[in-house]
Amino acid sequence: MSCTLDQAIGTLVHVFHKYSGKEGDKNTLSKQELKELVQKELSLGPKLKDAEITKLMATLDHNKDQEVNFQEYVTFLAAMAMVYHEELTKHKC
Ligand SMILES: [Ca+2]
Ligand SMILES: [Ca+2]
Repeated sequence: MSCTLDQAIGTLVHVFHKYSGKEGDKNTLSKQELKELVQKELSLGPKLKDAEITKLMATLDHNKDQEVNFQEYVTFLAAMAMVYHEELTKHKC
């Protein structure tokens, strides 16, 4: 039996590869792949407009190669974790 955090990390890696392998480079997310990942795997995804996805892509793409590699994806997850953490602490009575 694996532990909760092991499973969570495994899921994060699995989700990246589920979308990164769809087109072009198998180990990076194109804008289209990132869009699909965000829209299908995050509850806030469907609320994001195309312009916001473009902005997100620009923010994540540190090396400016128009693709999100695994390292850049991890930065995104860290940012999302911060948002979720803020929400959690905000709603605590
Ligand atoms: Ca790809
Ligand atoms: Ca990049």
